Formats: sequence, structure tokens, C-alpha cells
Amino acid sequence: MAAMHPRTIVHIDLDCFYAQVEMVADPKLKDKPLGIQQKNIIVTCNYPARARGVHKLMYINKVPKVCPDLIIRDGSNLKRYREASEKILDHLRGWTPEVERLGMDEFFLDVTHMVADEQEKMEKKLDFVGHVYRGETLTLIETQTRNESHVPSCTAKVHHCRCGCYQRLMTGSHIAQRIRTSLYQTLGYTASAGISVGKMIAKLSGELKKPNQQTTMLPAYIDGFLAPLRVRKIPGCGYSTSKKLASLGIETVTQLRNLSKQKLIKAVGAQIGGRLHDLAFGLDTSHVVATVREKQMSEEDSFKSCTAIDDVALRILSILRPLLERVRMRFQKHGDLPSTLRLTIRDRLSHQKTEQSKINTSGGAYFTTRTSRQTTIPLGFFHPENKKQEGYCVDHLMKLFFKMLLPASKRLVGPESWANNTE
Ligand code: TTP
Ligand code: MG
Repeated sequence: MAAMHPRTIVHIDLDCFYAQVEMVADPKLKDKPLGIQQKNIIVTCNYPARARGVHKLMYINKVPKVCPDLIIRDGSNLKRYREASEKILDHLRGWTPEVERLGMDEFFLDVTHMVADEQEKMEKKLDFVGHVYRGETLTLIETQTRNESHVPSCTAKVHHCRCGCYQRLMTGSHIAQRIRTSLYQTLGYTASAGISVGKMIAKLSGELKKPNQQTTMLPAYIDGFLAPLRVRKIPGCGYSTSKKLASLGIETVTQLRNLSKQKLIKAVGAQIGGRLHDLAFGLDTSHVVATVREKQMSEEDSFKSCTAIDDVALRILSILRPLLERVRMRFQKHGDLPSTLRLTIRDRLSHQKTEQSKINTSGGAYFTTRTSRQTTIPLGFFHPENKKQEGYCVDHLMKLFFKMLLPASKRLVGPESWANNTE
């Protein structure tokens, strides 16, 4: 008979990521409260700072009252965080090729094959390593496995998965521990991990104990664990979906379970609705999709307070420079260069006012909800030896900018040359 829970998934989330990058670079910071600032917000802070009451996304003006001696580092240049994320990805790939990166500091690893290999050669592991959700009941499970007659009948249902997942997850917990230890010993980073039979539940389990800890979730407990959670906790249930659900009086997973799949689909659409319905019941068959080298490189800016054309050009230049630096590093590492330059602009009326410039190495279609224009770049143009690339890119991005924004850009003050020069 096929196993009901055949997979073992590990989710790894780096602790206070940006702050850790700073602490790894400068170990003196390690035990001091440290916050990372972007604009007027502390985007993250280390755990000594959290113990003092600082939290992620705290406004900077609240800091003096809460933690006057907070050390603040500027986090507006993402370069070192991206580099650290690349190194971590490379390291994790040394364990298994099946690594999917989510954002910069989260990684899913499908360790099913590693578990199978390990189980073949090992004598049985005696226990889990790290935390186990509702671990206090595990003695009963073991008692039951060894000699069922000693187990009170009321526990039998809860612990009765005989597909072998219990043993696999136990092995998975040892693998997760080894991966975390090697990450620390090799690169100096601590991470928290969740271990379970699917991606969503592994991610949610890892959040239970932080920092530098891990939690295993056995299938028998998934249902009860999910039931009281707020729907917003379910990956894929974002701000607008949870708002739609709230308007139907649905705020928890239990309430979501009581809504029929048809009604849910009607409220939030077929794609999200179908998936949410399954996830509410812990059904998650989504695979770990190994992260391939990024096809596009992008930087973005809100372009706030740009009133003159020169402001726009300067702002484009300031976001272009880190982008070109990334292109150079990638060339050094992998030897490939971009072929397309793309500018994307999000509608200023939408609630996320962001404009992006993109260098696209694939040339493929990318965003559907934003306006974008692109231009093909001569082969080899982005070679680091070419000193003219910066000025050339600004010129082209300005032309693309005017192509898209001609009516609005007439309100900007400044030279007409770019506007008039839009092939
Ligand atoms: P998180 O994993 O949410 O946070 P974290 O790693 O700092 O802390 P934790 O120990 O709780 O996992 O985000 C990863 C990084 O992303 C974080 O270090 C800073 C950045 N970030 C933003 O840029 N904007 C945001 O709104 C948040 C929440 C994080
Ligand atoms: Mg993190």
C-alpha cells in the first residue's frame, strides 16, 4: 500500500536575516541590540533587540523610547543580503539539489530521498532531535508502537498512522539538525527549521520555535494545529484575500473549513479558492521546485518626489548602479550577460506605488498587471570592460519611460530631449 505521507520536507528560515548578515560581518554586534533601517522603518532586528521590545517593521521614531541604545545599521543597499542568500542557497544545494528559495532567507528542501537512503543504512534512531509539536504525548506513541495493549484506547486514533511517516520524520529531524549545524559551522548563520510532510505545514511548524531551533510536525497533529490559526497565516492568503474572507465573517481556519468549496471559489476566485480550501484541511501536494539561477535582475524605487525630468534620470542612475554591479558579479561567477533592458512601471493609482527597472536575461514576458517596455541590448554590451554602459542604459531607460508615461511626464519640468527622442 502506498504511504499516506511519503514526503519529508524541511523549511529553513534564517534568523533575523539582514541583522545576521551584519553580525556575521561584524561579530562585535552579536550580543548588542541591533536594528536594520530602511527609510523610516526598522525592517528587522536581532534577538537581543527583540528582547528589549523592538520588533520588525517598527517605526524609527518609536525606537528611542523602547530601546535607546539600539545600534542601527542602514539596510537600504541589499547587495550584501543578496550575496549572503546566494551563498546559503549554494550551501544547501550541497545537501540536496531539491532546494527552493522563497524570498531571500527562506528555503524548502525536499529531503525524502535523503531520508530513504539514511533509513536503509541506519540502525533505528531512538528519538527526534529538536522540538516536536505536542511532543509531551510522544511517549504514548512509542508505547503504542511497541505494545498497543498498554495504550489507553482514546489515544489510538490520534497516533495511528502506520505509513511510516513517524520514523521518516524522526530521520528528517536529524537531517534538518545536521543541515543547520553545517550552515552555522561553514557560513556562521543560524536558522530555524520546520519538518513535516508538506511545504505549508513545514513552514508553519518552523515558526513555532525561534531562533535557532527546529520543530517537527507529525501528520496526526496537523488538523488540530491548523484549526485555530487565522486564515492570514496560510501561505497564499494575502491582504486582499483575507479581507474578502473577513467580509464573509471568516477569520480562522475552522471557519474556512465550514465554507463550501464553491462559495469560497466564488468569493476569492478559482485558483486561490481551490488551494485555500485544500490547505485549510492540511492537503498540500505542492512540490519543492528547485530554484534555478535568476532569469531577471531587478531593482525598484518608489520615485517619490520626482518633479523634474532630471530627478527621474538621477533616480534611474541610482538604481541602475547596484544593478550593473550585480550583472558584473554574475558575469564573474557564471559568465553570462543580459540581453534585454526593461523598465516596468506600476500604476501610480494602485496601492503599491512602485516603479521598476529590470535587466532581463531571458527576454520572456514577466509582469501582466504593470506596464512595461523593453529594448534589446547589443550582444556583450554588459561586459564589465564596457565603460559606456551606464550612460547608454540611462538614455534607453528614459526613452522607455517617456514611451509609457508621455501624458503624465509632460507635468515634469526639464529638458525635452528624451521625450522628443522616443523612436
Ligand atoms: P523575515 O524572515 O520575515 O524576518 P527575519 O529573518 O529578519 O526574522 P525572523 O528571525 O523572524 O525570521 O524577513 C527576512 C528579511 O527580509 C528580514 O531580515 C528583513 C527583510 N524584510 C523586509 O525587507 N521587509 C519586511 O517587511 C520584512 C518583514 C522583512
Ligand atoms: Mg527569517
